[in-house]
Amino acid sequence: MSNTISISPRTEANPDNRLKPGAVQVLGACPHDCPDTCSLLTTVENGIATRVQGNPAHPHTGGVLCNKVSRYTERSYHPERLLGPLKRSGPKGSGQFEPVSWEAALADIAARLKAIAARDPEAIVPYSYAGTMGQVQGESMAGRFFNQLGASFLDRTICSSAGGEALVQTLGGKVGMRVEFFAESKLIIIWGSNSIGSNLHFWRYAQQAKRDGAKLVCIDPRRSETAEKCHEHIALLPGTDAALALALMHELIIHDWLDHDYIARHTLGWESPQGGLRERALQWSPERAAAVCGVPAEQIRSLARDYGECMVNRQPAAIRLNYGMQRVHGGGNAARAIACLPALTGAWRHRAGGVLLSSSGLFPVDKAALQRPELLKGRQPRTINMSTIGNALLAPASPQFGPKIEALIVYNSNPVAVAPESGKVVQGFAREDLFTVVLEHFQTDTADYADYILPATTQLEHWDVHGAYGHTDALLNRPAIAPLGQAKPNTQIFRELAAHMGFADPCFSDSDEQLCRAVFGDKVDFQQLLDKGFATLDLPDAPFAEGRFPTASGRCEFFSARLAAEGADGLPGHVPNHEAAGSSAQFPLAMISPPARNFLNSSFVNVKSLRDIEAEPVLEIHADDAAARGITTGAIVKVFNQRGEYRVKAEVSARARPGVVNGLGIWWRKLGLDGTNVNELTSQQLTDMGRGPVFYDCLVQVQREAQAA
Ligand SMILES: Nc1nc2c(c(=O)[nH]1)N[C@H]1C(S)=C(S)[C@@H](COP(=O)(O)OP(=O)(O)OC[C@H]3O[C@@H](n4cnc5c(=O)[nH]c(N)nc54)[C@H](O)[C@@H]3O)O[C@H]1N2
Ligand SMILES: Nc1nc2c(c(=O)[nH]1)N[C@H]1C(S)=C(S)[C@@H](COP(=O)(O)OP(=O)(O)OC[C@H]3O[C@@H](n4cnc5c(=O)[nH]c(N)nc54)[C@H](O)[C@@H]3O)O[C@H]1N2
Ligand code: SF4
Ligand SMILES: [Mo]
Repeated sequence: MSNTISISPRTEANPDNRLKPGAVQVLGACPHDCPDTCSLLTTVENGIATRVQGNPAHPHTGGVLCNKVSRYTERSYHPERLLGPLKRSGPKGSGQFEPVSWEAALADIAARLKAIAARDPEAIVPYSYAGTMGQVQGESMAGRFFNQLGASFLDRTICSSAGGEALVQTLGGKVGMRVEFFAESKLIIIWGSNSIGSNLHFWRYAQQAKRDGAKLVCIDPRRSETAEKCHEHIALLPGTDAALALALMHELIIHDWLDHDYIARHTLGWESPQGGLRERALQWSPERAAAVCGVPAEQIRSLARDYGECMVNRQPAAIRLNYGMQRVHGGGNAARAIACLPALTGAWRHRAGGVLLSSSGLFPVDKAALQRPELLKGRQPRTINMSTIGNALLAPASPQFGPKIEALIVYNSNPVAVAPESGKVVQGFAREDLFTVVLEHFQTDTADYADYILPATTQLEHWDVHGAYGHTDALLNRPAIAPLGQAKPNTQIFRELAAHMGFADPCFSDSDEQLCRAVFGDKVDFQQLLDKGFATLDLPDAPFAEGRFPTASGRCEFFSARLAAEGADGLPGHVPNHEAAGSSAQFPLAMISPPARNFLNSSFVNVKSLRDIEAEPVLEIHADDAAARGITTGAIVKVFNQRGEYRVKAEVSARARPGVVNGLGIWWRKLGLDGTNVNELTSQQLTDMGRGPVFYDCLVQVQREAQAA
């Protein structure tokens, strides 16, 4: 495969695209954990990437990138890029390392892992998430490596497992509306998402709909950049979305804004002798929900009217649900309740109606071909939940837990910064008897605790194939430049480690090209990926216009027999937060920690031009809560609870509602004000479904410290 394609220096679509003689443009895909999965065009001059732009030929990207990835060359050529393997030379966590050769590093790592595996391979744990969303640099060769080893499985729950499980139980999979048709909707409810910050290319479609007369409503405790640009903003308390959804249903029933035909033919559990969703919803008057959500009942009535009238007038109503609302105890139930709404009004009948949380389940990824589960040879290792890695690292061996964790191999993730209850996470990573290897671009907070840091390539330097979770196009990423320094793709690092372990299966010799082709097999035209950089999945416009949900019953399951069989509530209900607003006198404020716009989780925090925009870690606080504590904008405040504390700059702001503070994330601890970040405060409690983290279910107190200079 040739790495570059030639594009004429000036094209219709992109008249500003003047290339110098000898320059080429290479088609790629944005690797980041973002619903948009943009198609990238990287300009390369004399082997150096000089510019990363959005591909104008890719409709979802539309030639536009976010501010972050527009700086991708700044990130890739960052003076602090890791360019060679490093071995720890100081105490654990000191961040002191010395250079070592690849050969010496891999030989020593293999020897250490072999010794542990000889006792019990489950004492070895992989830790990875979506630093790259690439199927190849994600869990392909790495998956094979850990399967052959018989290492513990990792339950990858840190982001989306509550909402994901909710979709599976309700709609039958991570499926939903096609994002481009939001442009034709007449009512768009943006629920638990700051689209402008985290889903920019969806916002383009929403803007198009707005210009054509659509009403936009945002449901979010924070008055985000998106909320302030919508017609309505419902600033509910964190973790109360299910109550709101049930009250909307109540109003739909009372006013008979229901599509009885759709309900009868394509849903399960509306009415039943034991009580169905109808009866459940009738218990949630707008007044009852208003008291739980902390919003006026009239606001709930008004939203129900908008949603119901769309049905009456046969206009499409669409819900852009996002993961922000499911990082609380009842996140799964809330996502289930919301996912039921379009079936009540038959919104699915229209291609611009329905709900979209994630489209990832539509991609025919051949996981078995990538990860080769047969290498397990019948072994069934235990599973470690990544969201409770703090507790897991501190757990002694026991019959329930299994062996103590002795080795951790981290790639595509920065757990010391992003996992909840950092105090425990740091204590775990600091264990002298833990052997830690980190594959990274930078010396992150996690890399500081490594025994070995191995330099990985960025998206500009390796091959990959991507699905998406916010649209329905598959993408190919070609390397634009040679690996910097001695960096190697994750695949190559695991290949070489496998060789040092003596793993003989021929699958460990597969090339990245073979892995790229294996991702979708013959289900996506690979030649089209090579030629255009993307390929649109062949899907119906309105997936559930005629029902045919991919559930066991083929219906939208208001009632889930599977959940009921597990002893859970078969119907969606309101599950209060573990730490509900107002339930503690000591910690009276609810804290949410949504992403800062110029960072992507903890990625880009070390890119100076982006960090300069964010300036320093900020806590948004409402004027009433600030006044009660003598806090003014610019004051350095201590935010604390029973788990820990951190320092931030206060911003008295209308973005915060009374009773809720917004601690924008996710800073690198060492770049914060006092070597900590917001996850000092978050807990390791889990969601009702999917074993996910509850980052936005967290009570705190805030105290003024000193006035900033
Ligand atoms: N710029 C930027 N983009 C990103 C990311 C990033 O860090 N930065 N992260 C990426 C990742 S990993 C993901 S998973 C995706 C999706 O990520 P999401 O988590 O959906 O990201 P946001 O759009 O910020 O949505 C969070 C929103 O939910 C709100 N929220 C918090 N609690 C509640 C609640 O209980 N109910 C409701 N209704 N809303 C609540 C927050 O105030 C915030 O505005 O975005 C991706 N895109
Ligand atoms: N308080 C709070 N905590 C949160 C959240 C929140 O909203 N609030 N959001 C949560 C969510 S939604 C998520 S998804 C998680 C995200 O957590 P993570 O998945 O850990 O995401 P990042 O912090 O971006 O870290 C990814 C790391 O992978 C590295 N990386 C990127 N590409 C490659 C590669 O090709 N090879 C290797 N070896 N490394 C690579 C990057 O340099 C980066 O350091 O954080 C969660 N934590
Ligand atoms: S982070 Fe998201 S919006 Fe930005 S370039 Fe990547 S896919 Fe596009
Ligand atoms: Mo995420």
